[in-house]
This record gives sequence, structure tokens and C-alpha cells, in this order.
Amino acid sequence: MDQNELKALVGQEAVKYIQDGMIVGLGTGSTVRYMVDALGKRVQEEGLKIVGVTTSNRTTAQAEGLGITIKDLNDVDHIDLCIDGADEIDTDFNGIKGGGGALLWEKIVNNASTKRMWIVDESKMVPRIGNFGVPVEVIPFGAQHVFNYFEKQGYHPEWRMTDGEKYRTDEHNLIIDLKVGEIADPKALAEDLIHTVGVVEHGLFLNRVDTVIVGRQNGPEVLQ
Ligand code: ABF
Repeated sequence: MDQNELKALVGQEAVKYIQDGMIVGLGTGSTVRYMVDALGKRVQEEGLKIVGVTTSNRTTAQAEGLGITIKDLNDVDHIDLCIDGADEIDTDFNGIKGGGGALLWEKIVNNASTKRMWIVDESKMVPRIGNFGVPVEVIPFGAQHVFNYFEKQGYHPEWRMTDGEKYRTDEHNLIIDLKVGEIADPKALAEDLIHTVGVVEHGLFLNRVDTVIVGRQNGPEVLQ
């Protein structure tokens, strides 16, 4: 199976964990797209009754297009299960997220969730996270000074760009990607990032997942 087939495999596997009456966090990214498609099928064909809370405008558009009921996070008191993708996951279940530019809403939804699941193709499993880079969401006001600080810290910052312009998140913030390479101490880096004035959130997701479904050539592997 190619990478897209592995993504579809885990997307369809994840939907088996969704039960009637659940409030489900719906992540962002191409793997999650397969999951949302499979979820829409269950809603349409089985009349599955769930409420979705999404992590991006694009997931909202996809889900609502499939007849999935979507609610704002502020209108639910908890999320039973959130299913999201990831860019890298190490053997300690440390993750890097944000390649899709949705890390802030993803971390907020993750935080509100009782059970957290990531679905990935096997290429995302790594011995040590960091080679993907660490996405950092910053507010536009004074962002260049944050960028300069990251340069001084030796984090090799790069502006996330799209169509020649700085990328804007759903919150209209900017993203700086830190090309830090393998991270010896993810916790220490996370502490430095979250205490940097002007940083809204970062893509280091540490101790934030309960179940990982990995797409393998011989089928979905469930890690807990
Ligand atoms: C999302 O899943 C993002 O944080 C991450 O970038 C993405 C993984 O992308 P894909 O499933 O397209 O490989 O949660």
C-alpha cells in the first residue's frame, strides 16, 4: 500500500471507535480527511448520532458537507474522543503537530478531550522527534522580534509561507517553523517556547495522546 492507502486504512479504522451519542473532536490534515469521509458515511448510512467539534475551518467545511453535526467548542462541556493526525511521533508518544497549520485549535481541542487518538501512516513514527521542525504560532504584532529571538537561540526559524505571503492560521496568526533537528529534550524546548512573549502555542504535543493507530503494510497497528 502507498502512503495515501495507509492513511485511508487508519482513517477507516479510527471511525470504529466512535459510538452513538459521542462528542468527537475532529482533527486536521490529509489522514483525518479520510477519517471524516468514513465518519460521514456512517452518519449517512447508519444514522450515527454524534456531534463533531473541529480543529480547523477546512475540517468544518468537509464535515458539514457530509451531514455531520458540528458544534463550537464553547457550546459543549467536554469532548469524549478526539481523533487527529500528527507529523511525527516518537516511542514515548511525544508528538509534533502543526504541519497543517492548525496546531492551536488542535491543542485546545486536545486539552478538552477525555480520550485522545492520533492516526498516522508509518512514515510518521520516528525514534526521536524534531527533524520535521517545530511549528510555532505567533501573533503578528512584534513577530519579527520573536523570530530574531529564535535565531539567537539557534532554533533556525523560517516563516511559514503560502503563495509568497506569510501563512495565516484560522486565528489570523503567523507560524514560524523551527528547523531544530532531533530534539534532545522536548520538555525543555516546549518550556522555552511557551514562555516566549508573543508565542500563542507550539507544535510539541507531549503526553497528549492515549492511542495511536499506525498504518502498516500488514494492517492498522493500535498502540496504547
Ligand atoms: C494535523 O495532522 C497536523 O497537526 C499535522 O500536520 C497533520 C498531519 O498531516 P497529514 O495527516 O496530512 O500527514 O493534526
